[in-house]
Amino acid sequence: MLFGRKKKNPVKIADKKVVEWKYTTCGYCSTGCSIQVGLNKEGEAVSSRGAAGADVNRGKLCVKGIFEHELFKSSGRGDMPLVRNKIFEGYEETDWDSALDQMAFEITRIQKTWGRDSFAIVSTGQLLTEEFYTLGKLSRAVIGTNNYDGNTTLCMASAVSGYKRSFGSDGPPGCYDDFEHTECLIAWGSNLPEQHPIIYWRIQEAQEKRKFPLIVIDPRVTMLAQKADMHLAIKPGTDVVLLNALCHVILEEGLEDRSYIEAHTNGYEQFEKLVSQYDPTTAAEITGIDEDTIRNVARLYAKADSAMSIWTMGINQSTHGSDGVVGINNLSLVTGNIGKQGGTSLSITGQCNAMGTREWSSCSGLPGYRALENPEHRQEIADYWGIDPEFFPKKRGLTETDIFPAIETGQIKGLWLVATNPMTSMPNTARIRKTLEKLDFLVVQDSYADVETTQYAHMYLPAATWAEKEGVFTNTERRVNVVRQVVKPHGHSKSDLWIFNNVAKRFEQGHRVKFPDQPEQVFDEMRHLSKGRLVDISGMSHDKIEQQKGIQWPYTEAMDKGETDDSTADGKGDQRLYTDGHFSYADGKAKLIPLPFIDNNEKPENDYPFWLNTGRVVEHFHSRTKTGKIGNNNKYSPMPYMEMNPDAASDLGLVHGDYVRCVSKRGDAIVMVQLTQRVPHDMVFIPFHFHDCVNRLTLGLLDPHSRQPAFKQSAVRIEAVEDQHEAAQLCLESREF
Ligand SMILES: Nc1nc2c(c(=O)[nH]1)N[C@H]1C(S)=C(S)[C@@H](COP(=O)(O)OP(=O)(O)OC[C@H]3O[C@@H](n4cnc5c(=O)[nH]c(N)nc54)[C@H](O)[C@@H]3O)O[C@H]1N2
Ligand SMILES: Nc1nc2c(c(=O)[nH]1)N[C@H]1C(S)=C(S)[C@@H](COP(=O)(O)OP(=O)(O)OC[C@H]3O[C@@H](n4cnc5c(=O)[nH]c(N)nc54)[C@H](O)[C@@H]3O)O[C@H]1N2
Ligand code: SF4
Ligand SMILES: [Mo]
Repeated sequence: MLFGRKKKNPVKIADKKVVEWKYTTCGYCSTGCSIQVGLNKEGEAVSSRGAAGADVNRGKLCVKGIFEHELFKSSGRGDMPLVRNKIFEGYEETDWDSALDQMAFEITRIQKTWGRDSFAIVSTGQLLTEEFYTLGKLSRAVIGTNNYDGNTTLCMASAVSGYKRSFGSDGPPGCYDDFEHTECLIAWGSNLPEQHPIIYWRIQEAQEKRKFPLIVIDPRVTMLAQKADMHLAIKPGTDVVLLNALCHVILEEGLEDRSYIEAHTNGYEQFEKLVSQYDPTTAAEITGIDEDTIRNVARLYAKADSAMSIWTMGINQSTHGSDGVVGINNLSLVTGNIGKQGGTSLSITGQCNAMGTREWSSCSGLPGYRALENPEHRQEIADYWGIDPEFFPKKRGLTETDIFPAIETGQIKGLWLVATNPMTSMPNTARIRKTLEKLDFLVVQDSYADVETTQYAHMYLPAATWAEKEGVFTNTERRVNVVRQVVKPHGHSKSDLWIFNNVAKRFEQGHRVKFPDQPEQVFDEMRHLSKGRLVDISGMSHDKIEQQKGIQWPYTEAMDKGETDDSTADGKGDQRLYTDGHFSYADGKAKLIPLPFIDNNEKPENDYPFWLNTGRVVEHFHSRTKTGKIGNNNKYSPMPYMEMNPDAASDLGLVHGDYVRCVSKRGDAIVMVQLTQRVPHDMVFIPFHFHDCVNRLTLGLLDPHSRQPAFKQSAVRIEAVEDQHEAAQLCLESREF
């Protein structure tokens, strides 16, 4: 006989009448989950589920992935190209040929009048790698502008710069399997349960099998901090000081790995001299972490047989972002924790294809981690594309964060935005608005027509999105996974690849360079150019990737043929980089780099007594163009809110649910107060998902190496609002698109 639930209403899962499941890869975060999308007999996408047997997610998905099929038909999608009508100021539909003719005409006009670099291109971390590679070819070899960058400057630039400074090349050296082996894990400014839920699930699973200490460094009591053995609530922007102090204790107590340092690093003397100044007593005053805790963490990390650090935006988005990354690498190097099982320095990346753009987009150089500054690299790529290497600039041009000021000063006159929404995501949006209004010609290429940035465009191009197209993404652990086309592009929208190819045809040089139509043909070009490089993918193909549900690079032809004798015989690629302690610098050694701390953040003071911290929540993705339209995501946080400490609120006479005005030196925003002990007394936290909201307030001082903005360190005051009804209306407007 059955007991218990028999008489209760059983949970019923609606039968979606799926007749076929198609393999693809999630298009939200960089975890890289393999998804199957279910189609009904009309061919409509009606369901999503995690692909069983995939190394990354083993059948699981988070709240975004599980509803991802709903975005194909969500509201606001772009159907036809639009052009602004100069006479009646509105937009009118046009056909693709007329739009692209006009676009090519405007680009040529601007470049002829003000020079090649006066037309800028800013892309994203959300296209397919084949599209990144093609846009890179178009920008570098055909249009020929050096002011070409991606939104990765808002996101991964500090990690890229830090890896290059420490190891001589970009490329995260670790993998998720390291959680299974590590004996100590520090997470710096990373809130995995909300931002990378399936990576967090991998950690949890590893901890269930084998307990190891988890230490979280974050000014907020995040969900990850709640699960940690130790939570170090650091004062914003001071991680470099803590990192120096940890190394200070390790060297003082002789806990370093001497033989590793001697065999595999340069720069020890200078480094030791600098960290000797950061004793735990001094560091405690700056970071707000007491000296005993600093000593304990240093001992725990250095004495563990293997220890690893992971980090995300709490480190990268800072005026010391690149130094923070180098500091983490220093800590890993002095303890001999690189390239070994459970011992690594792993940047958790952000967007689904943040890695693909780093590897292949040519934004910061040339494809396959090649540099514009290197004559051999220029020659190799120029020969392959069939152009004169002198056409390439000799060094990298402006980053996204320098492109906008260059529009202000009139140096840049035209801009093409591809899959990025700066009116929501850049700091100090009032300034961005003025900048966009100044442009002679702005093209916005986005899957949604209703994004705020489109309002400033002279032309809008509707792009297909995610699994309306085919190509690959690379995830945090260098795993290349394939996005298969599941449904046709919405309306008359076209894949970004199609758009780039058809722009190329309209330029003279575009006929000299090959622009293949099919994603797999583009992938073949990348495979060829990857041979012998760190990012070698020559043994992969779309079909092989699907069979394996993702393959990590490097994966060479020899590995594919089983001609190597190492751990790669499983056909899934190398799990770790630098396992032999040989780094990408010419002498094969990594660098220990001294990191003096410069205290330059905007900090709370009399008129602006609160730190403004910003970030994300699990149910939303970025500027909500996708998740804001999906009921099962949007319902959890449909409007802008602010986390505030209950004691701080009561000092100001505020209660839970009040609408308040948050004011910085740049502007103001109306948000709803949510009381929580997650934030300290002198800090508020606002997710950046809502338009016309938190980035009206942020300052975004730039890191000198990476040019990434400090999105998480600004100062604000909170003002009560008398007319709650009017405030509610204003707040509601920020949830529109
Ligand atoms: N649900 C969801 N998931 C996402 C995204 C999304 O929009 N929604 N976006 C993806 C992208 S592009 C990215 S880049 C990642 C971002 O992933 P995360 O970096 O994990 O997310 P954030 O919330 O931006 O910031 C993480 C933490 O940094 C902390 N922090 C602030 N200042 C400091 C500091 O000075 N030091 C330290 N140590 N910590 C600090 C904040 O308190 C916050 O808890 O998420 C990816 N995943
Ligand atoms: N205050 C604050 N600001 C931040 C951050 C923060 O933590 N705090 N984080 C920063 C970070 S880490 C990031 S990554 C940025 C993200 O900033 P954005 O790049 O501006 O964010 P998204 O909303 O993802 O913009 C992507 C756009 O591409 C469109 N799109 C999606 N798929 C496709 C496609 O296949 N083709 C085309 N053509 N378009 C497509 C979407 O509709 C969307 O409009 O925000 C940054 N801004
Ligand atoms: S964890 Fe990231 S990749 Fe996985 S389903 Fe969620 S959003 Fe997609
Ligand atoms: Mo990001």
